[in-house]
Amino acid sequence: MLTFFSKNNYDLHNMQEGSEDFTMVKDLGTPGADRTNIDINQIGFMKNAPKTFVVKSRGISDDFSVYDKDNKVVYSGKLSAETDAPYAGIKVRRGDFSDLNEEGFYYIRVSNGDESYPFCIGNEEYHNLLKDVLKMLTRQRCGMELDHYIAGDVAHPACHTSKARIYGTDEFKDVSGGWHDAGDYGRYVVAGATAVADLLMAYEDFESLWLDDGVGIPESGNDIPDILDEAKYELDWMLKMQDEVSGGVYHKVTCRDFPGFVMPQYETDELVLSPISNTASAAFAAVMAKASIIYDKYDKVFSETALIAAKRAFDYALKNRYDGGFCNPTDIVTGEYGDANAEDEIYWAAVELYKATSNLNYVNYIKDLCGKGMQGLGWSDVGTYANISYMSLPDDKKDVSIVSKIEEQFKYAFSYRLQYALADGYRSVLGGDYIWGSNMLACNCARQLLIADRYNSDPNYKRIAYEQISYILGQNANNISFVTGYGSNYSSNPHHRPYVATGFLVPGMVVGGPNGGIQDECIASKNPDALPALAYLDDTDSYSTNEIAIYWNTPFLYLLSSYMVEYK
Ligand code: G3I
Ligand code: 9MR
Ligand code: ZN
Repeated sequence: MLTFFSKNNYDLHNMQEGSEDFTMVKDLGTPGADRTNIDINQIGFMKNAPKTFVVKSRGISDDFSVYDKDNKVVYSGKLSAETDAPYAGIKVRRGDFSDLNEEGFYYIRVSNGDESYPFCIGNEEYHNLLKDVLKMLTRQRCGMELDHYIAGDVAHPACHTSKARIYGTDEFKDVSGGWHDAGDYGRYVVAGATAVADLLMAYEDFESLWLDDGVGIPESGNDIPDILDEAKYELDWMLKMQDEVSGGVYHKVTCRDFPGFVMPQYETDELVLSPISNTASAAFAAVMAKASIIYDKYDKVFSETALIAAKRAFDYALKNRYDGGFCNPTDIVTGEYGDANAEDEIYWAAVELYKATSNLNYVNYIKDLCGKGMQGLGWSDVGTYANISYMSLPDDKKDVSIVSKIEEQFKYAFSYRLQYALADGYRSVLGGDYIWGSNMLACNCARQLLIADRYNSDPNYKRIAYEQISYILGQNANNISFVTGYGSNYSSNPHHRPYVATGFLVPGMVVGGPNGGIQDECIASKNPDALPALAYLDDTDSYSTNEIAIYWNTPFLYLLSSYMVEYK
C-alpha cells in the first residue's frame, strides 16, 4: 500500500513516524509497483508551477499518465527522448505535466507499470515545509533550554553555558548562545554570518511570507516577524564573539575536538575561542551592518549596537587584510572554515556599511573590488551578497560605473550553470561540482539564476532555478528527498548528534548531498567508486554527504520562499 505522508509538524512531538497522530492521507498507487525508476519531487508542486519528473525505466513506450487518488487517469503525456545524466552515468527521459493544476494527490505511471511516489499539487505542504526549514534553526539553538513543544525528543536544558577560554591565554569570555553549526555543536562566525544573511534577505525580498509572527518559535507573538527573531538569536551571539579591545571577531567557539554522539548538554569539555580572523571580522561587519538597517524599526538599541560593532570589525579586517586567513591551531581539530582570501568579505562589508551609513569612504573599497568577478553565497565566497546589496541601493546612492560592472556579472556570469542544467537530464545546475554541501551549491546557483533572469529574456533561467527545488526534494538520481521528514523516501539517518543520541529526527533539515570527493571513511569503505551524482549515503557516519548544517537550510529557505511567492 502506498501512502502519502503528510507531516504537519507544528505540534512536533506528535509527528514521529509510528506515533498515533502521524497522518497518512491517502492510499495511492499499485501495491508492488517499482517506484525507484521515477524520480520526482516527492512533496509535489505549487498549483501554478511547472511540473516535471525523470524516468530511468528502459524499454518503455513514450506514454505516461498521471493518476489521481481514486486511481483515475487525469492527464496523459509523452516522455522526452533519452537524454544524458552524465554524472550518474545513465540515460533518462523526462516528463512534463505542467498543465495539470487541479489540487490533489497524484502519482505517475509509465508503460511498464513503474509508478512514482505520490505527490501533491497544492500549496499547503509547502507552507509546512517552509516553517520546518526555518524552525530547524530554532532546534539548533545553543545556550538556552529547548522544550518538548519546540524540539520534540531533542529537547534539552541550556547547553554550552560555561565561559570559553581565549586560545593561548588564561582568560575566559562569555560567548553563550547562537546556533549549533551542524551535526556537531561548534559555533563558527563565517558560517553563521551567511546563514543570517540568507534569512535577512528572505525577509526583505518575500515580506508577504515572512511578516509571520506565528511560526511557533519561542518569540512568536512578540510583534516582531519570527524570521527576524530567529536571526537575532544568532546575531546576539555574534556580538559576544567580538573582542572589545581590537574590534576583531573570534573565528569560532568549539571544544578542541568533536564530541561523541551525545546530546549537547553532555559536551562538557573546555570551550575554546579560536583566534580572531579577518574573514570572521569582515563577514561579521557585513551582516551586522545589514542587521542595523533591518532591525531599526523593531529595536533601535540593537540596531545602533550592531552598527557600531560592524564599523569596528571592518576596521580590524582592513588592518589585517592580508593575514593569510584562519588556520586551526595545532591542538584544535574542529571545522576550520579556512579561507585565505578575505577580499570578498571586505567588499561585502563595505557595501553593507555604505548602505547603513552613506559614508563615502566605503565607496573607495567598493570601486576597487566590485569589478573583480567575486561571486558566491556560501561561507567562503560571498561576492554575490555584496552585488545584490549594492544594487538594492536607491539610484541616487549608486555609482554608474559600479552598477554597470555588477550588471555585467549578473547578466553573463551564471549562464554556464544554465548550460550545465540543460545538458543534464535531471536539470541539475551542479555540472561536475558535487562537492561537500552540494545541495547548498545547487540552491545558491538557483538564486544566481533568478538574478540573471532579470537581465535575460530566456525563460529557462527561472524554470531551471526552481527545478533545483525538485532536485532537492526527489528529482535526483538517488531517488531521495534530501530534506528530513519530507517526502515518501527522505534522508532519515543524518549525521546529526541529537538524532543519533535520541533517535528523534528533526524535520526540515537539508543534508549535504552527493559529494564526489569521497571525503569520509564511511562512503570510502561502502561506495568508493560512486559516480559524483550518486556519491551519497543515507548513513549517520557519512558526514561528508549526510550531515546537516544551518547554512545548507538557509539557501533552501530563500529559494523556497521565492518559489512560493512566484506561484502563490
Ligand atoms: O573548493 C574546492 C574545489 O575547488 C574542488 O574542486 C572541490 C573538490 O572536492 O573541493 C573544494 O573544496 C572543498 C571545500 O569544502 C569547498 O567546497 C573541500 O574539498 C571540502 O573538504 C570542504 O568541505 C568543507 C568541510 O567542512 C570540511 O572542511 C565544507 O565546505 C564545509 O561545509 C564543512 O563544514 C563543516 C564544519 O567544518 C564543521 N561542522 C559541520 C560542517 C558541515 O559538514
Ligand atoms: O562530526 C564531525 C562533523 O560535524 C564534521 O563535519 C566532520 C568533518 O570535520 O567531522 C566529524 O567528526 C568526525 C571526525 O572528523 C573524524 N572522526 C569521526 C568523527 C565523527 O564521525
Ligand atoms: Zn550548545
